[in-house]
Amino acid sequence: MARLRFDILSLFPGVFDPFLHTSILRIAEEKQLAEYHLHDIRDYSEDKHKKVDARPYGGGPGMVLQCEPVVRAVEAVGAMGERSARTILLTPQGRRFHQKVAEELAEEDRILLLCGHYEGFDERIRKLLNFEELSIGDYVLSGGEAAAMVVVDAVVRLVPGVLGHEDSSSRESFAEGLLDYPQYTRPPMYRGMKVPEVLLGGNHREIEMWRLQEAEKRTYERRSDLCDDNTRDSE
Ligand code: 6GU
Repeated sequence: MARLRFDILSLFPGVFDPFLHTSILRIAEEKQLAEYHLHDIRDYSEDKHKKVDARPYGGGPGMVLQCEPVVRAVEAVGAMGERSARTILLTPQGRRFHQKVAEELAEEDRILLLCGHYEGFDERIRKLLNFEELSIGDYVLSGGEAAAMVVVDAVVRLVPGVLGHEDSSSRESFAEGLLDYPQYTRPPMYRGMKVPEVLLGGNHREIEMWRLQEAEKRTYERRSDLCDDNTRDSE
């Protein structure tokens, strides 16, 4: 049994496949540190045409996800694992997802992500399920699927053992809360541009100081909002 189990409920579970089975997310799965279970909400429709949505009462554009298939799906999936899940609804109306939330989620052993689509969910789904609601930023996506991928990626890479180098130490290092410093690799000269001398010298103390300076400079220039605020929970 993997350390962290994800259950993703969506109308389009097929869009997750290559993403979950490539690069870091694949490695996490191979190391049995994470596992991903996809569920098609449509499978839980009792309608003979597998309908899951309907026109909104009161009129207006688009379609609204109906209670019955969504609630049945969540209840059935919830009962699948032996652990109870932290349950999250992806919606632009949710609390903003950021690194601190990712760190918190990386401590869980089971996370259930519910992706909406169309114009949203029947409000009674919210009332009944009482999920935590997360948004990945201030823009509107046509569904929660891309947001769920963002959450899975940000969380899985924080699970201890997933990244080759042991990450908890580097997260707590000097660079926490800063943008990355510039990186260089071979060759030492490309189209007239040289790699900074300090990186070639092998003096680790100097290299660390240079990187910290560059990270601070870059953070200040590009994201001064990160400099004077290290909680970001209020946003
Ligand atoms: Cl979680 N869902 C949708 N549909 N749009 C979003 C979002 C989520 N986060 C930002 N925009």
